[in-house]
Amino acid sequence: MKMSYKLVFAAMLAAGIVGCGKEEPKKVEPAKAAAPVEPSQVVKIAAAGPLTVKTPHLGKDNENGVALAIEHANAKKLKIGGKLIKFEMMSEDDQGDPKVGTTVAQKLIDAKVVAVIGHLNSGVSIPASEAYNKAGIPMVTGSATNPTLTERGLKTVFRTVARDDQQGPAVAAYIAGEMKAKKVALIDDKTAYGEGLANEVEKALKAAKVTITGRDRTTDTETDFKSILTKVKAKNPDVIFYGGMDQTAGPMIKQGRELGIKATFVFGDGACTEEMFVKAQDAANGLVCSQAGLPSQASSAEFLTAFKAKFGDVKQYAPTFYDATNAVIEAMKKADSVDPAKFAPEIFNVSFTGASGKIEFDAKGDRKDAEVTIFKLEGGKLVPVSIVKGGVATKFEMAAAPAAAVPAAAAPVSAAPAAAKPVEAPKK
Ligand code: ABU
Repeated sequence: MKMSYKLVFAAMLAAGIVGCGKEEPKKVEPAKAAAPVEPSQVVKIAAAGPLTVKTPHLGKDNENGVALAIEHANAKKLKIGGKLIKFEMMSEDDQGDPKVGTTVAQKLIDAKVVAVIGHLNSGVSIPASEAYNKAGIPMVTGSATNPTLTERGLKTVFRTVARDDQQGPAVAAYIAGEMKAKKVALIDDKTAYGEGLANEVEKALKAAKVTITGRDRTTDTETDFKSILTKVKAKNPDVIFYGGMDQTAGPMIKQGRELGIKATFVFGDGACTEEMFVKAQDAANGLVCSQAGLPSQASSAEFLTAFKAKFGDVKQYAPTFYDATNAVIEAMKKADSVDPAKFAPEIFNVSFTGASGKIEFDAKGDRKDAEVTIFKLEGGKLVPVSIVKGGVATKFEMAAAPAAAVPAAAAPVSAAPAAAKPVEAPKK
């Protein structure tokens, strides 16, 4: 096919092969300066607790508290030791089992986590913390309450909840003083927590001249409590105190009511959850229980809003796990280092207002000025009735909670400590 000269020229013009008129000088873009690369570092913080068996609802709640604290810290783009720090959570399932817990501890040590937030159970936390301490890694739990945890002189072990030698006397004072019980039956689940708390309650009740009708033992995996409860019923106690977690306390109270037991059931923090209504339905109404801190509804409004938006309702320990994570991050900021050898000693010096109130530790690693809250389960809800601090009981008044304050380590989270109105302290 033949093309005319004019057509060929028009095609070349359209393709830009030939220009028209004067050639334009080519613009030379100035070379863009490369943005300086900011030195950065990934820092692994572990969460550890039961995620599949026993109390996975609580293990997940704890893990969620850690995850939220890490998300908030990352949003702040913290620089520590001259580097931009990106925190990552490594979460492990200890199955609420001391043996699995020590295996998990070694896995976390090998993975070079710089701190462990956990474990949930005292019976797991105590042996696992020996391994972390040998490795120089700090462990901060937001739920393990057995006193032994911080009584071994280990300088890397901390907790953001009250101890059972605070919780036990507070519960016993409520049983003897407010409930005016004369006869109490005790049961425990043979774990470090359940047995230890029942021991503390027994000691304080005996000191208050309350009659102990008997002490029975079960386990943290038992499902049938009818033979123990039949024996207990024969002694006709006013109160049955059980040291154990909600996965066993739920069936226990349900079976107790089926057997016609009229006594009030009283539990410690491990069974002071709304999960009791899942496990025992209406039989849970009327029980009395304690938590080793302020009620979750008294946590900072910002924490509760952020947590609910991401994970739903708090089960129990998420605020104290959130604060435990921030205690570690705050210590890193103080030390200007993510090296556990450098920042672990600084955990003793942190002081900030967290989701669950003021976070400071004493020389043993226990939370200073820890509160214990007494609840009743009524109408399908956990209702806080009394706060015990330093052995003094005050009536819980949510409506009078003072304004929130911004915590040091957390993102936009503040604490609204529960207001408490003094009432007559239970007699010891
Ligand atoms: N504090 C009750 C649950 C955890 C524990 O201490 O075993």
